[in-house]
Amino acid sequence: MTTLFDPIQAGDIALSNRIAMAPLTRNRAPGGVPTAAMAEYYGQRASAGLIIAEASQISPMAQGYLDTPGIHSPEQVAAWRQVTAAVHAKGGRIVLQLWHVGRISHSSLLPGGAAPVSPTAVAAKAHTFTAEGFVPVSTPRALGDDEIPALLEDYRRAARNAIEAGFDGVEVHGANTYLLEQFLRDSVNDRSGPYGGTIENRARLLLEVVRTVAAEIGAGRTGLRLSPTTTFGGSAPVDSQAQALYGYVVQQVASLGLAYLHVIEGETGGARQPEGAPAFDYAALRRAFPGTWIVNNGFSRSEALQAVASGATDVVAFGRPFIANPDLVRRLREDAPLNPLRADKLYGGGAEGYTDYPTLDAVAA
Ligand code: 8OZ
Repeated sequence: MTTLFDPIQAGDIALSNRIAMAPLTRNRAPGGVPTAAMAEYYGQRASAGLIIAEASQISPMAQGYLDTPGIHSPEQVAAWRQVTAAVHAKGGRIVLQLWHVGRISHSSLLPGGAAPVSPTAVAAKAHTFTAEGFVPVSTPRALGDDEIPALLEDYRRAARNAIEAGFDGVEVHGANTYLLEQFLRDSVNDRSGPYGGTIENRARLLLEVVRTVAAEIGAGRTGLRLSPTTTFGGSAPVDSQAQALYGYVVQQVASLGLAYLHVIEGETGGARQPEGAPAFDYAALRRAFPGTWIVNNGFSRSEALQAVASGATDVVAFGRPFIANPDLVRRLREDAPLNPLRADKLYGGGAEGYTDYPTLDAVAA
């Protein structure tokens, strides 16, 4: 029987176990440049079968929060090398999540105080974190169809940069109501033309991004994250035909030979089956995808063991438990107690609540 602790091949990436560290925004990259503390943090967590490093903006216009890292400048590429080296030195595997926030941004974070870009000119009902604290997001402007080639070029260059920075691959962030999901959903995308209207048109940008990245660095080094039913606090209501929309996306990427598909079930960071939310058949998506499947969202140890043993998934991604437990893999294996999360230290700040969570060995010493 397959267990959570067995190795698995995800495309070109060899994982030593089926436990992934989910991408986790920590806002500890001043000016968008990764730091030595980030190398220490990820290095501490290298026993994960796969680390999916935090969402990183593909361009200056792709940023939506203060002090998130980027992967668009030579300085950022050089700084990421210390992170990938720290993980590889301990035998780990690490991919980078490629991020464009779309309308979830604030002009104070963008070049020249520009308006965020999005499929729509309608503002999200959402807040973001800036130098001034939490503020409502800015009203976006709708991207022109003629601006899409430059956007794809930003994704292509970011993917190339990630490989140059030593990452084992990338994960295209198609989830959590950011740019690609803004295009996907009819609750946000109010366009006409080739990128609006039908499911095929709304999925076009995401599929072009995935194909562009896969062509640049290899499909076997390219993963994709989706979140079919998250609304992220109401920032983007669920699509009116969610099952058909995400079914189409999965069907379209099924033949590409991607490293993996990573699906958040339910409300990101919340319930997998929120009360009153429409039912969604995640298993149907999985049946349509022949590659490695990663599931995420609040799995307990026993749920994760069961999900892998039953074949419901190949890999389970853990978020908050990985923040608080650098040696989470060992703790899951030994059924050891977990450190509690210090939730007030999630976003921004220094070593506290970041690199100072103890391992089991440190607790025993
Ligand atoms: C928490 C805070 C800010 C951003 C995501 C990148 O949800 C994020 C994010 C999470 O995908």
